[in-house]
Amino acid sequence: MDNRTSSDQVDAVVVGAGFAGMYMLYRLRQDGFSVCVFERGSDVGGTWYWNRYPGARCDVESMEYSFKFSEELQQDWEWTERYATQPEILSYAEHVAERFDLRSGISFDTTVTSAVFDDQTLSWSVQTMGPIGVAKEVHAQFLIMATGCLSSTNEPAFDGLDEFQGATYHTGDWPHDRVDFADKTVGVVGTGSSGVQSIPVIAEQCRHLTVFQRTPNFTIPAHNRPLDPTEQAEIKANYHQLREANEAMTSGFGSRYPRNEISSLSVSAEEAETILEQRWADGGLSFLGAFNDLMLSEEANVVAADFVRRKLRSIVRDPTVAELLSPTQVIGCKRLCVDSGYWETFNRENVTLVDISSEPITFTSAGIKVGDVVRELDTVVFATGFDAMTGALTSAGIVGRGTQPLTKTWEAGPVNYLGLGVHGFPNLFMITGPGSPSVLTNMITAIQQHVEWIADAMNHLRQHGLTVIEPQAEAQRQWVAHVNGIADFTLFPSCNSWYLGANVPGKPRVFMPLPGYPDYKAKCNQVASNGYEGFDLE
Ligand code: N01
Repeated sequence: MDNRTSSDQVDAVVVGAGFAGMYMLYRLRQDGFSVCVFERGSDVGGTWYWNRYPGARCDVESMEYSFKFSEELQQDWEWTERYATQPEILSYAEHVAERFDLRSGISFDTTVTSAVFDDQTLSWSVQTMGPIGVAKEVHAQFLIMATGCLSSTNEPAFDGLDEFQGATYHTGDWPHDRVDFADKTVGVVGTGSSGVQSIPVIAEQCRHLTVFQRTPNFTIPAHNRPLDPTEQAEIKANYHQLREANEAMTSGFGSRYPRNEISSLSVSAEEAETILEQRWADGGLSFLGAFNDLMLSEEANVVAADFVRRKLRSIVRDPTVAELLSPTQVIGCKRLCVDSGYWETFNRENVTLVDISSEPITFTSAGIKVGDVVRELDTVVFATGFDAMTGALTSAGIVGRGTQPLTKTWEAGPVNYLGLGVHGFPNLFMITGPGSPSVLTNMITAIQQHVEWIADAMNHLRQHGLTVIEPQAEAQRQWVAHVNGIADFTLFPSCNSWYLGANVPGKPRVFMPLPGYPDYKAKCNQVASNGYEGFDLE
């Protein structure tokens, strides 16, 4: 509870103390609102608090994956590598909390068990379960969900798992103590970003590693390196330029490698190869900016996809293994991975790749069974991802007007307006919710834009003597159609990705993030300057 608040009635409850919750708390305090933040972890950091698996690091460059709201902060903080490790990003989050006295406003080890809108008092009743099982209720005018897009782990119900005698870990809920893989036979299930980052590190530490792959993924080398202090000083001298460039990016792959505004089909095969070689040498997500139509045309996309498949075949020595690792989907359709020696790992003597695309794995007491073969394992790492974008929202027990649960409103997919609010749920805000660019941008850029928009909206209500803001049904309907229309214009819906909820059995298949951050930001600004059009203000 914010130490400036003496009662259980506050202006705003914020759920989550990752980067979104921390900045929301900072900003609302600046504006004189009373705030209470609840965080289920024991400290700040969100994603970077939970994802402590070996090899975890950010796939956005560290100089860009940081807050811009404080000039002193961005000048003082020194990053050590091009792509920061999880421990370094967590230290940064801890530093921000310390520097701006944020921990005093956060209740840690506290889970929000329900949040119910009261039609009479027009406020939210938020029930929490704190340390040692202490339940508490707080009332708030606003409920702000800063629960993150990739925070609710996907733990498939594998047959026989209860019988397995070995140790199991999920990359998204990794223990704080070091996991010792020495002399162990280890299995990793899942080959998305978490698998691609952890597999090379685990392979170096364990006796034998078996990778269970359902779908091969495209990955681009990170070419990580220490940050040169001169380079860092040059960026800091003009930090605002880098931040402005970030705001203009249509996707999150880094403003230092802008997208080439040409089609891969408009250049000769030799020219395309030269451009792709340069992007491969630059490394990271910016590979997708080699051409401007990679996510719009299959014909254009295959030029880049074939280039990466050739690279794969040149790296992996065993042609059968290379074939199994070779992705067949559109490149970029699933979130592109960024690696440090992923494909090279399959040249190691102690690594085996097992294809599980045609039948699910089952567990025995000794290990994992695929077909008739049981692979004996001491330890299994689940790199099976998240109930992305909606999982943390639908599991928070949110109930809106007329006792309608959010789970019911979202039965067929996460309908919303601007990815910020939901009709029937007054004064509820989501930071980087479905229907906003979120995971298709630099997350910190998207978080800052949402926090500032929400704080401005709350100030607007206060200044005009209003108490309630709620998306109109028609504005919401149009927004959902707009997001679906843009997604259908791209190649994103063409494969099974977590963007579509396809990784979670039974989840409605809806493309959740909105491509195109600058247009989205302009739309949000326009809505605000037109008196919050599309929202009912009471
Ligand atoms: O999760 P994923 P992730 N049986 O969903 C497989 C961000 N992130 O944690 O593709 C067998 O991508 C699943 O197979 P399939 C980043 O945005 C960023 O790796 O569904 N396998 C897939 O291979 C990323 O995209 C960083 O067929 C099963 C894997 O598990 C997002 O988080 C680092 C299965 C899950 O891959 C999620 O990444 C890490 C089953 N029943 C994460 N269910 C950075 O670099 C799932 N799989 C910043």
